[in-house]
Amino acid sequence: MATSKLSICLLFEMIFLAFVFNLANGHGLKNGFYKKTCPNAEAIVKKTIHEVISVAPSLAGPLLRMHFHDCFVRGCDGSVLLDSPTRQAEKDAIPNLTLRGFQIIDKVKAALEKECPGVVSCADTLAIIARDVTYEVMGPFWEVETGRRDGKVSIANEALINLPPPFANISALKTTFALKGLSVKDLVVLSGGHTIGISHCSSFNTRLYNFTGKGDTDPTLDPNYIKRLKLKCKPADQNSIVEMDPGSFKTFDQHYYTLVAKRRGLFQSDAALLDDSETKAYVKAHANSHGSTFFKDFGVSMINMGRIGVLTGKDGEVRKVCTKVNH
Ligand code: HEM
Ligand SMILES: *[C@@H]1O[C@H](CO)[C@@H](O)[C@H](O)[C@H]1NC(C)=O
Ligand SMILES: *[C@@H]1O[C@H](CO)[C@@H](O)[C@H](O)[C@H]1NC(C)=O
Ligand SMILES: CC(=O)N[C@H]1CO[C@H](CO)[C@@H](O)[C@@H]1O
Repeated sequence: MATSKLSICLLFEMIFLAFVFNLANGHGLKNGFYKKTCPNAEAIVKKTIHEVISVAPSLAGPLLRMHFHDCFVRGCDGSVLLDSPTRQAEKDAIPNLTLRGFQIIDKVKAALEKECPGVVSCADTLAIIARDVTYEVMGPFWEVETGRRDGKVSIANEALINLPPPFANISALKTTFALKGLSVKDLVVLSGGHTIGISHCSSFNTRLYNFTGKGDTDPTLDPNYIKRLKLKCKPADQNSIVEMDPGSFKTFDQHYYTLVAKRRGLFQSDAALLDDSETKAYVKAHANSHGSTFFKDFGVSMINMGRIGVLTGKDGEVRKVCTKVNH
């Protein structure tokens, strides 16, 4: 009783704090921040990303995901990119073991440094890349707000605490997003990012083999789909990968919602979107492509996500190399 009262108090306090932070979220960002200081910045990112994705379309997924991971841990401050000599940075934490594409960020940043040294932050570079990879794989285009500065701190444990795990239920997901100042709509819209990319079997294997520790399967996952997934993922399989939106994993489309509505969302966090009336209504409404507002919504929610806990003005720094703080 006492504990549940305490946790309710804590929840309200967290929501209050999220609200206060939300007022600060995005403060100091604007469209075209580099218009005068580096007019070609966005064109340079676009060109480099076009070259990369036309050769390696499978990098679109990890590069979109990277901005999400950056924003949810210490705000969108590029801290996900920092290396730690002792392997204690965010990128060393378990969820980040599956992040790829760091070398592409370095490539884009090097091109930016060549044109305008020390001007464009790594955090902004990530935000623009996330938009450009989405657009490259037939997704929507949105204006990216810029003016973020880079943080100097990256702590592995913070990634574990702040990133929702694939087994998160709907209340945990809603709380995690609320703590970042994001709405329930942002949650269901941004989850649509799972229309592209791949997952390791380890991220959902318990749903296939040992859901409650009794050798059972997840009853919320389509049994026919379980059969198909088991062909790809053996028990305790750490290395194999599957497409998250089979058949169109290289195309940004609304098909993610078709899958979730058919109980074929890969993670429990995808399936959980059917456990809340608002997220469920969105999934159902977008399960067929007719009159879908998903593309427009995705741009809006990505802008909201890009505002989380940003450093602007004189805070932080503009790193020269994204993996290292300046001296
Ligand atoms: C709602 C909570 C979320 C959870 C629990 C979650 C979890 C995951 C997990 C476990 C993977 C697979 C990692 C692996 O095994 O390789 C993944 C992949 C991915 N996620 Fe999420 N995610 C969430 C939200 C998001 C958001 C907001 C975005 C971006 C808008 C996003 C974009 C992606 C993409 C593009 C991939 C594929 C990465 C690749 O191809 O390597 N996710 N996510
Ligand atoms: C959802 O997950 C949270 C955190 O793991 C847990 O405390 C809570 O009991 C779960 N809620 C439901 C309804 O299962
Ligand atoms: C299933 O989970 C239970 C409880 O965590 C564990 O004791 C058992 O070894 C697991 N079985 C398999 C096949 O992994
Ligand atoms: C600790 C660890 O293995 N970190 C990895 C995180 O992901 C990058 C990119 O794949 C790897 O290079 C790191 O080794």
